[in-house]
Amino acid sequence: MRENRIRTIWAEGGKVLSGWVGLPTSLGAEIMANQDFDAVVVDTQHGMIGFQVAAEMLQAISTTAAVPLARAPWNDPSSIMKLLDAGAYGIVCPMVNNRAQCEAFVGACRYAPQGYRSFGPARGMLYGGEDYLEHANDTLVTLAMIETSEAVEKLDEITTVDGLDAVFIGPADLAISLGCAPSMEPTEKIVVDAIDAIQAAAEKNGVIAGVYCAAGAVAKRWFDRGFRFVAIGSDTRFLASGAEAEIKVARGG
Ligand code: 3PY
Ligand code: MG
Repeated sequence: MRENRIRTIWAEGGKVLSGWVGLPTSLGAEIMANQDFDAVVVDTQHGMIGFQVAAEMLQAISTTAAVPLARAPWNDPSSIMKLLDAGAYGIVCPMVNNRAQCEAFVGACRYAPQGYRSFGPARGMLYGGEDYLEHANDTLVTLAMIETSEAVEKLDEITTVDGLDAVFIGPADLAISLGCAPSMEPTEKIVVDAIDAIQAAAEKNGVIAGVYCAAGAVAKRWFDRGFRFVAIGSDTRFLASGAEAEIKVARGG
C-alpha cells in the first residue's frame, strides 16, 4: 500500500503542516496541494462541499505529494467511511467528547478486528493499492477534534483509545464551549489553560498534538512549542486576504 507520509514524518519525529480547503472546487484543491503542504484537509463540515465534489477534490490532491485528508461533517460512521472509500488517507473528526465517541470514530476508520469499517474502498484502493485491506488499519490516520469543555475534562479517556493517532484542537469551538468569543489565536486564560492541558495529555499518552490556526506565524509558534500537526486555514481566507492586499496596494492605501 502507498505509504502515508504523515505517519513517516511523525515516525521520524517531524512536524506535519497541512492546508485546509472549503471551497467546492477540485482545481482549487489541486492549486493548494501544489504548494508546499505535507497534507491538505478537505473540510466537509464547514466547507461548502458535498460528497461528490469532496471525492473529486481528493482525486485532485492525489496528483501531488500532499497527503489527502478529510474532515468528516460529524462523528458519523457513514460519512467517515464514504470519505475513506473516496481515498482520504486520514480523517479529522469534529467534536469528539469522550471515550465512547472516540472509540466510535476510530472504529469507523478501521476494519475488523480493530474496528467496524465496512469494505468497499473503490477509490481508496486506486490511490492506496491492491493490498489496501491488508494495510489500511496501520496506514490511515485518525485525528479526533478536541473542541468542547467536556472533551477537556475527559482528555485521559480520549487520548488512551487504541488506534487514535492525534488530537486536533478546534480553537473557535473550544473557546465558545468555555464561554469565550471564538478566536483562531486564543488569549483568554481558560482557553490557553485548556490548550496546555490538551497538549500535555497527548504527550503523556503518546498521541500527536495538533491544532488549527489561520496564519503562518501562529503555526510556527505551535510547532515551536511541540505541536506536530498544524493546519493553516483556509483557501477561502487566502483568496480574500490575497485580493485585499493587492487592492490596498492598487489604491495606494
Ligand atoms: C474550530 O476552531 O472550532 C474548528 O473546528 C477549526 O476548523
Ligand atoms: Mg470546530
